[in-house]
Amino acid sequence: MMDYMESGPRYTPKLDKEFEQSLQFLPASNNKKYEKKKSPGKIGAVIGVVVFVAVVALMIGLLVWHFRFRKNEIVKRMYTGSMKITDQTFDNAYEDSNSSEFKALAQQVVTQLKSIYSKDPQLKKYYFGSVVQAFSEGSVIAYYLSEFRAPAGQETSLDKAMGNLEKSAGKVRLSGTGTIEVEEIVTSVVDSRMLTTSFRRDLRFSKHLRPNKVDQIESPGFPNTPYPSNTVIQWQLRGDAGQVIQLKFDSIILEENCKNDFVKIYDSLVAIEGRVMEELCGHYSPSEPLTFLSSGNVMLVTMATNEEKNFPGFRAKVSQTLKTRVCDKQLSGSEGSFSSPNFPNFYPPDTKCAWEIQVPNGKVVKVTFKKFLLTEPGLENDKNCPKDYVMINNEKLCGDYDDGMLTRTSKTSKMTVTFHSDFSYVDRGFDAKFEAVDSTDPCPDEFECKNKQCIKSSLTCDGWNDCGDSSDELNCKCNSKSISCNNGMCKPEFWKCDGIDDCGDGTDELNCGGCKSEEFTCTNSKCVSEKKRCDGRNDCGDGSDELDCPAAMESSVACTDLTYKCKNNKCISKKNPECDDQPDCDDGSDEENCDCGQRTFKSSRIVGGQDAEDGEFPWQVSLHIKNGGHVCGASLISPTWLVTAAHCVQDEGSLKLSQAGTWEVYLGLHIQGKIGSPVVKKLLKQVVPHAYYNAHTYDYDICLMELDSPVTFSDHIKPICLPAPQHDFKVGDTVWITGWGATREGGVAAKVLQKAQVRLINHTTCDGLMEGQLTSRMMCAGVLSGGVDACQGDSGGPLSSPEGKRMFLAGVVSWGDGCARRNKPGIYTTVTRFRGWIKEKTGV
Ligand code: 4AZ
Repeated sequence: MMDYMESGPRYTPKLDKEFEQSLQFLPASNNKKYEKKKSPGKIGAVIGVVVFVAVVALMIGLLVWHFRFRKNEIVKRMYTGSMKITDQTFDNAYEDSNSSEFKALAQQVVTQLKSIYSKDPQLKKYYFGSVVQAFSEGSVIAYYLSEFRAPAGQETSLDKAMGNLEKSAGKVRLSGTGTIEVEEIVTSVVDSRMLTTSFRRDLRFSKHLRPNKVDQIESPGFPNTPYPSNTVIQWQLRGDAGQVIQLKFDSIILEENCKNDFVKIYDSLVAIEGRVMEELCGHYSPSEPLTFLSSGNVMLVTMATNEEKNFPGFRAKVSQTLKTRVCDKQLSGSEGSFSSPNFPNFYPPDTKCAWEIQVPNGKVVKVTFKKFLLTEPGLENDKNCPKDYVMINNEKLCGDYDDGMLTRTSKTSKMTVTFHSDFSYVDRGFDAKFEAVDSTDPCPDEFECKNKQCIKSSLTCDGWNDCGDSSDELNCKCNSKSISCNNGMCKPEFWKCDGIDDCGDGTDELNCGGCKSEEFTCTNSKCVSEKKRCDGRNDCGDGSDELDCPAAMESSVACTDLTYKCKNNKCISKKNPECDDQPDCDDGSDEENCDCGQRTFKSSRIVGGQDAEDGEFPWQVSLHIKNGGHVCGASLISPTWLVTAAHCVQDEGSLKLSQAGTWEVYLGLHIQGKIGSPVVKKLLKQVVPHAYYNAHTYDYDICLMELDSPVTFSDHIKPICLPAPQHDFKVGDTVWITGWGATREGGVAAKVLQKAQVRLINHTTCDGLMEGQLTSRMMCAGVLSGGVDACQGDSGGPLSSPEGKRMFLAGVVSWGDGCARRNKPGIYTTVTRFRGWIKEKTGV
């Protein structure tokens, strides 16, 4: 348990001067004298008077508004700041705001601030007062809050004046009036979310960490009761001189929307925006590394909540560790690896490191980043890397790169890689490997991509983008099984005319006998004039030209096979309206039962490979034969029902897979064999395979399973959304396959739940590839870059399709011609075809 030290001082501004509120009222005008005098026959004069009165009234109104309201609109602007006092040494008494030493130095700082602000006419005019909040070492750093009160509209110019102060302070040594010497002034406007007047509670804690002792901080009530509403909380953390603060989150569960509730970490003792290290909200998986290091011996953790939804909050370990001043390293040999400080956790702010790499003479250095995560909020696309960066060969690198997609090579046997983080916003950094390569042949026996990656030569010109930058698919001579794109690429023949622009220049979709450019392609492939779309008439014959029409969105339309049917039997034309967070039916039934398809945890950029994150697919179920291990996957659709494949429950000799008693079911499972919280094991009450399942053709390969008792939903156990019968999963859409099946054909099953992205493939194209074995209950999904597929053991599991904020069960893993073979996509049971059957059997 944490032992909070006494709560720190509250902000009570000591005012330098009272703001003179210049309220001016206009004397009430005597309108009587302008009253219309009845004088029949003089219409022109009357009109003139009326116009005059109107103009005068308008002017008076404007003046009253201007002086009474506009001028009165005074806004409060708060800035937090820190300044370095260079001619003082730190005294322990400065940690106690009640000590006379604290008060004396604080008074000098306030005087100094007033004199600094008085040098700028804007700041001088609107300055209201300052209060010193804390001091820390180095020589002495003072943290303060300054308040300005200015007429509305002056905020930007105030911010600018404060910004200039920061710029000039570094250069000009400010001294004089007081007895202290000041440099390095940093200021920022206070986060407006922290200034709302609705905060009912303002809690402040401060802690001086002791050596070799791990302390704990947590939000009030954690983990048993939700954190309080409308509260701001600050934890000021200090370490001894020469130490840095380590903050390690064990658990963090906040509201998803950072506008409402958030935790913010500062590399400072007060909330200076220029010293924000990270802002956190939402849920993070407990398995995700979430540790922060400060640059100096102070850190501030703040949390603010509003009145909406409250969650368990957070718990974190806090400790001090010795500042590792140098992260510079000499590396030599033919290969090796290096990473940014604290990787895979967040690197500290204000850090510089250099790695000098030396490989054997005659060779050159090639560096490949296995992970590269250096992104600053708001600067995601800034190629100049103005904040944090890695520098190689005089080139600044920043942003996020997929594994292995960022590579650099030196010209000589030496290379220096430097890393630089500035004062604000940190990220996870990088993990890199270096190797000695031949300068004339950096990819021995392999193909060198434009991005310097090396790939197998056999992967060039095969239609699949193996390099990641498509450079392996340029300037190709296509073989007989490929389409020759106009841009020089070759694509597998079976992608021709599948409705997706695989070439990138549209050549594979030309001359497909489809509709002309000014025509609309109906769902039944008929062509009708674009002008007939949304004209209120069913021109296609299947109603698809009347779907998603702006005018019809509001009201109900005639029901067709393609329209969504509300509970009240009215139909609407919007495509996929169910659970999109917008009520579309008059009775709101399209948004009923929508607690599905959402994972709890934020997506992590750190978990690599094809392992899913713990809790990423909380509807994924593992079906075990009692005492026999994993056999098939399944999807959770309600507290008591699962969907799986019928072929998973066919008796095999003495193995009675069709009987409920044969099975045990694992929910919330991530790693096979790793049982315990949050995993829930259940038994089955009944197994309901589709009566029409055909063991030869795999037609109707779907089965329902009822649990013997309802499962309680949790962060790791949640149902997936079922699509309406009319739900449109479009060809080319990217969907997820997941399972513990074999990681290659004939290979062994995976221990950790695997995930992969595949694309939905056109039914006709797929039927051609599968030699006519598809039925209308089957759909196909594969991947353009090859080698990704479901495999043995994945059967029965979900094909999860993202739609808005949710995932929908598009298919059930069914069969395939081997696994991951090129031109042989995976085949899935089409769930939309069974929506009615599921409802009939389960009531879900
Ligand atoms: C199986 O045996 C299986 N490539 C599942 C999916 C696929 C192949 C085989 C699709 O369960």
